[in-house]
Amino acid sequence: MQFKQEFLDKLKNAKKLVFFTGAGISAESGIATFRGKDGIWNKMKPEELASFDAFMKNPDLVWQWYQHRREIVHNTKPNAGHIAIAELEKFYDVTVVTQNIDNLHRRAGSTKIFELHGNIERNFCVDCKTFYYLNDLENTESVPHCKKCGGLIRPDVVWFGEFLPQDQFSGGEKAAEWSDLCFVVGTSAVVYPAAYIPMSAKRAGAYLVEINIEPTELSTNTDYSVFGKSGEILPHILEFIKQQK
Ligand code: BV8
Ligand code: ZN
Repeated sequence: MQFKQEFLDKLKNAKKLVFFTGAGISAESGIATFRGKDGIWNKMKPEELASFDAFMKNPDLVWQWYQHRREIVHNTKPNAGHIAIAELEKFYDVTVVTQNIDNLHRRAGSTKIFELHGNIERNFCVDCKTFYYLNDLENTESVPHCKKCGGLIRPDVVWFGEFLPQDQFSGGEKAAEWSDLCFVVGTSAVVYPAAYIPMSAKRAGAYLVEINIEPTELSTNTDYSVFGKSGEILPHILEFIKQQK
């Protein structure tokens, strides 16, 4: 795989890399994206399931949808793209800023991760905010209730209309602004405020590299767009670095 010389030179002299990732990086692990041709939002509108109102209107339906997605996540594993990002930590200061809730970056071995939209493995009580992991809960067929106060337990993910966790957003934004190269991998860059982050990285002087199978809203603003599957491109970038070091 050939890369632009300007990009390779930047990579050779860089110290800090940020990987801003979306559902596309997990596609090769078998997890459906949101807006692609087989995207999950094609079957139903996000507001119908990924919102607090939807949950309060029909907690069992929303809980079971997340249980179904957890099932999928538990039966997949990180792919070569996730693993290459984790391995690059041997050569650079690497930060992952992900919109994904699938926990695959952590399972691949990445150690510095900002989760902008939460994590499907964590849950909390809507009333007293107590956290629960799945194995803390019995019978999770229907929506579980808090052991402390009886409140409804929900997935710890950011729904539409909800604020992102401030520490994750500002931590991820700062890392991107301080990066030498900010990679934008597998995202349609249409969900805000997360999608502001790559542009603030570019404004702060980062070299903005997009990796996607097709052009996106961001493509006209990047310094370099590499079209192809992230699970193939990222290992090639790792290979190049291994030969340099
Ligand atoms: C909020 C968790 C403040 C749940 C998700 C401006 C400012 C602020 C808000 C807004 C704004 N404009 C609009 C809004 C509202 C809204 C929004 O952005 N709507 C969009 C749809 C227009 N934002 C919000 O509501 C946010 N909250 O703003 O709070 C506030 C509060 C009150 C009132 C007002 C404002 C919360 C947004 C978070 C929602 N939660 N997920 C769950 O997952 O169930 S969003 C969901 O979209 C996922 O997190 C996902 O990560 C994210 C982005 O999608 P992508 O990851 O990009 O996935 P997608 O399928 O779109 O694209 C995949 C890409 O991969 C494609 O480009 C494809 O080509 C590529 N690809 C595929 N295969 C591969 C590949 N690339 C490489 N290799 C491959 N093999
Ligand atoms: Zn409670």
